[in-house]
Amino acid sequence: MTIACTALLIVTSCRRHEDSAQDISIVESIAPQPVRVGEAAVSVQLTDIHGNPVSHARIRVEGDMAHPGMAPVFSDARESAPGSYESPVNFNMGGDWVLLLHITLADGRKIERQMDVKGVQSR
Ligand SMILES: [Cu+2]
Repeated sequence: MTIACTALLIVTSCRRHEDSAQDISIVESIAPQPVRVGEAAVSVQLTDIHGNPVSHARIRVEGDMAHPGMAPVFSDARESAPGSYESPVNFNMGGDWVLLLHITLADGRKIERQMDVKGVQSR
């Protein structure tokens, strides 16, 4: 199985993890580019091994910075089309961020995915 990593706006490297749902492909991206302080949109596409969209997942996005003293930011994605999920993320400070995608499939399986978002620009 290969994970396509083709979208124009992808800033993170696609990685495979040892998850409980290895038959699910995840393609994530973030817009606009370059990422600046303020609200951005994370898009996540879930497809099964046959390339069919995976609907009715719940995706919670957690945004963290590496340095101490900052609370993580959370947001919940909504499914804008079958298998396509969108979530706002409020980058409230410039610098390097890590987004953790906490994905729960409709059948209860959980997937964790990390997106590195480096160099968020201050206004
Ligand atoms: Cu910070």
